Amino acid sequence: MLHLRAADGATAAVSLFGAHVTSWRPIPGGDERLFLSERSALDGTRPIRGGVPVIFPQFNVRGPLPKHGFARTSMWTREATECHPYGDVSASLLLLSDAATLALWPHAFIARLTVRVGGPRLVISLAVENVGSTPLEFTAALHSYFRVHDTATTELVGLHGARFEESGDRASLLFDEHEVVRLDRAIDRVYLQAPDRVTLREPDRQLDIDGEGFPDIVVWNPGVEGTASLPDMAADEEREMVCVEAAAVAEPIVLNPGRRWEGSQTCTVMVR
Ligand code: TA6
Repeated sequence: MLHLRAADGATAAVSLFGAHVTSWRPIPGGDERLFLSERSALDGTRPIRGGVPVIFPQFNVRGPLPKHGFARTSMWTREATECHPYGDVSASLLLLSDAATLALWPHAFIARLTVRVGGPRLVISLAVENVGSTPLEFTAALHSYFRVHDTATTELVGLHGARFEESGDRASLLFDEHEVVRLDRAIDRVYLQAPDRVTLREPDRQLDIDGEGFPDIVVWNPGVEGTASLPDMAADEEREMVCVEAAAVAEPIVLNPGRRWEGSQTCTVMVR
């Protein structure tokens, strides 16, 4: 685990297993802003349930690889930590293709995850470079699980009029006609070419979520039945979480040899 602490006391924790951000507290002693299931394995035997899983090089089961690819179940290495002007701190982690990844996915790549914390902000960036001699393509996401007080009083704003497909039904293309997305029930949608910013609004606080480089946004809550079917989630935990994911899902990213792609998600707390 890497523990980051900015000059103002904001903290984040990052596991080398999956380059997985498991905790973010922008205010010392204040609210934890990421959800982590009390039943999550944290010993490397299974993906971590909560925090920010790094999904690469395949989103969900949209291809032949294990669900959500192998980045979230790989050990990454620590590359560097840095202190920035005004007190932010960041850490970068690397995943390089090796025999295990090449056996699953025949491409030479370097993936770098950078996490920066400080002030009201958490910035997570994923960069992928094709260091092989043939083009590669992938889908990816920062599958962020945000902690909320209660999904019944939480709304997601900013997707009015956006096109989405239901995750299990790629043939369905719908327009979101609602001013806000309700989160107190099962939802699993891929919003295509989504707006850069959405806002998670609770009665007493809000979180702005900005994506860059990732064209899509996935919104997921397993609902009551879905939660009961997940061995690593406890009953009622679906009320405390919502996934708002910066994603490149509908159109794979194509990288020619020597090319690099980068996408990020920036989360900023606001008091209402
Ligand atoms: O991003 C949403 C999603 O693809 C859902 O369809 C759901 O399966 C979720 O990810 C979690 O997947 P996991 O493999 O972590 O249980």
